[in-house]
Amino acid sequence: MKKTTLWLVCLCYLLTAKGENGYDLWLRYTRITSPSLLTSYRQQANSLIISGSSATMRIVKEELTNGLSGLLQITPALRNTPYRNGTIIAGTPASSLLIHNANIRTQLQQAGEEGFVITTTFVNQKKCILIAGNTDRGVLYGAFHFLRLLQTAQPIPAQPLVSAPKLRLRMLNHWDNPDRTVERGYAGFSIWNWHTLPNYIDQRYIDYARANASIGINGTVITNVNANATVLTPAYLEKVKALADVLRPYGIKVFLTARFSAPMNIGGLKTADPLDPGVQQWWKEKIKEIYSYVPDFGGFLVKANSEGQPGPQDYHRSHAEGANMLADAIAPFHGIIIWRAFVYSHENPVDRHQQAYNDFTPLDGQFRPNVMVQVKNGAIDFMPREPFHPLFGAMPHTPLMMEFQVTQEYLGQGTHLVFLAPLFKETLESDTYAKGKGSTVAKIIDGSLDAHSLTGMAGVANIGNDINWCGHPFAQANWYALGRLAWDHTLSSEQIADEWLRMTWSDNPAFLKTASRLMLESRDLFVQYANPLGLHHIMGTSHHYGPAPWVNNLSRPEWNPVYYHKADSAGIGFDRTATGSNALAQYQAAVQRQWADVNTCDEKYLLWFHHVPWTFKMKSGRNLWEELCYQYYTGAAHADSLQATWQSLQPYVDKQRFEQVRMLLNIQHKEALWWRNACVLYFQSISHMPIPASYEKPDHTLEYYQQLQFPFAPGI
Ligand code: GCW
Repeated sequence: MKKTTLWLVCLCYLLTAKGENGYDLWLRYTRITSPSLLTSYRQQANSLIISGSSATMRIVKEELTNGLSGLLQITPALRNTPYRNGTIIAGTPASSLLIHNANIRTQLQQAGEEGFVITTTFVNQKKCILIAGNTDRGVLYGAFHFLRLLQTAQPIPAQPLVSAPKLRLRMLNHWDNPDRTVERGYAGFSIWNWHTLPNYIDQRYIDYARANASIGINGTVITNVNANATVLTPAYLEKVKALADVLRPYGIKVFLTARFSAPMNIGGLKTADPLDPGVQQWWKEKIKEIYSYVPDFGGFLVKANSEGQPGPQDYHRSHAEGANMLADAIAPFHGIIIWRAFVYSHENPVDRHQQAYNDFTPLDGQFRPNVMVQVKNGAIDFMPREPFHPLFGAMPHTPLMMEFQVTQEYLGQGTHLVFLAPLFKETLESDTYAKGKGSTVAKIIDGSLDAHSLTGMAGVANIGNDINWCGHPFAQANWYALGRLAWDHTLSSEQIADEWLRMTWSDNPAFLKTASRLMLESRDLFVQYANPLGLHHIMGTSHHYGPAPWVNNLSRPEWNPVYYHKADSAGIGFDRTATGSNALAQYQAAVQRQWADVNTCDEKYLLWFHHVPWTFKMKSGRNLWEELCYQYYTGAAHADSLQATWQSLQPYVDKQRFEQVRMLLNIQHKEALWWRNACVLYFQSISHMPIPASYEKPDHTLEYYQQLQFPFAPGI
């Protein structure tokens, strides 16, 4: 090693030796590493004029002060007049005369209610930076964006940079229960400490709000969709109010889940029939009561008639009748109802893929204007790879909200490094052909295709009380990605990964090159060693951890993995074409053409749409059985190589997080082998074809994998 290189490695080591626990997320605000950039930023941004005295503007001041103190290692002077170069002026046209008089009127118009303008301008011959919005919330988003520019080594814009969110509601959905367990949570217990609320305000609530505001999230559903009506009782509404008060100045509205049977559970009524006047009156009063605690309450998210949740169909009423009853009660307060389309029923023998479409498309046009229907990205359930949900493009008269899963229920849970932006983007960029070519899912949810103004995206949160919030240090990137894409779905996965890595880890080019590749390949890799070629829903029962493609004894047919892979002596896969369930018919003709023919169907969806003979010739020249083995073995080998890749990044990463990721990648490799061995052995027991001789033999028998038990696995 050359002397200078050795020196640099030692220096890196010294800088990184101190451990970081990950609590600061992407808001670490560590000193800018490039000396020239540091000097230039210090010249351009060294003092602050903050206009306005609202709680939000106080946060702007605090965040800019902390951010600049950390990034530039200077304490920015607070001023009233810009008598020197490098003054940041933050405010709205109403609060700041300078901004009012600045030549950014058109840009401010484009920024709308929540957007912002950042630019450089001269005030009395002094070069200043404007961070302007039409509302204090806009200024706050602008302040965070300004800090992000510095954190990611971007130039400070000389010309106006305008940014406005493409979606109105940018939300997290917490599946958090009152006892602090988190359904499908892998990062500890719920951050909401209901027991000590309302009088004890955990610093976490504030830091949660900061993190969300920094990526533009403006709404949070704090309770599980598998809902408990207790949260609607006065004692709990006090607690909800306390949380709402913390989140409000950060631009975040609180939403709750409404258990449809609440009038019976806590109201003493005999029915929850949405057409019953007593029930309607009960909800009106309850909603009025909620608004007396939380005047800007966002509304309800409802899971009804799905997986045992009560709903309007219990009274032979439709989803629209149920949603509209709540919508009418909340309309006077300008709240909204988000009604989930994740419905399927075991009494219904139709392919589960088709059930939501069948239930909801006849209701298009029947929902009140303040109702949104929230649709999961795919028709089954957040699988590692799913074609887009056929409801996108099929309900033009209803605003559809996207539901992504940020928590990694089916994507390695707490132990696998899987960056989800590529999954989110794959869905958003899918073409539904609803109004001809270019009718992407993104254009449906942003309202541009069907002229809706109520628009939104939600992510099922991956947040818990683990010290680093998300368990796996790289899982934070998925929270980050959800927020960034909800703000602007045109951002690329590459850009999001690059931003997050620079802010959360290091801006060293060698680190960035390798770490971003690790992230960007990770989702395809998980698919390869767990659910290749369109396989889906072959995970363990209830906890959903690890492989169990053999399960065939659960009470509902569509809960069993065998229902989804349909492996038999002839072949494997779910025929969803005209010769099978014909779920494919729910897509537009142009989409059907992409997937209908087994010979031309994209192989990543092959077994999703086709039952394919084991000897079927694949594009690689291998037969299907060999290809399946190839995918599992190649994926597991790649998972192994991640450990060496990570090792090469040691010089750039602090000790604590380096070790965490090192150990987790080791578990990930073991679990990739587990997926490979269990699936290959099981499918072999059906195909009766040999595992190609060049591959090592699984280290256990199929029976061994079948008898593994995971009592107390998290997230159930
Ligand atoms: O993915 C499934 C989960 C359930 C969840 C359900 C839903 C909240 O396994 O835990 O329940 O989806 O989205 O309603």
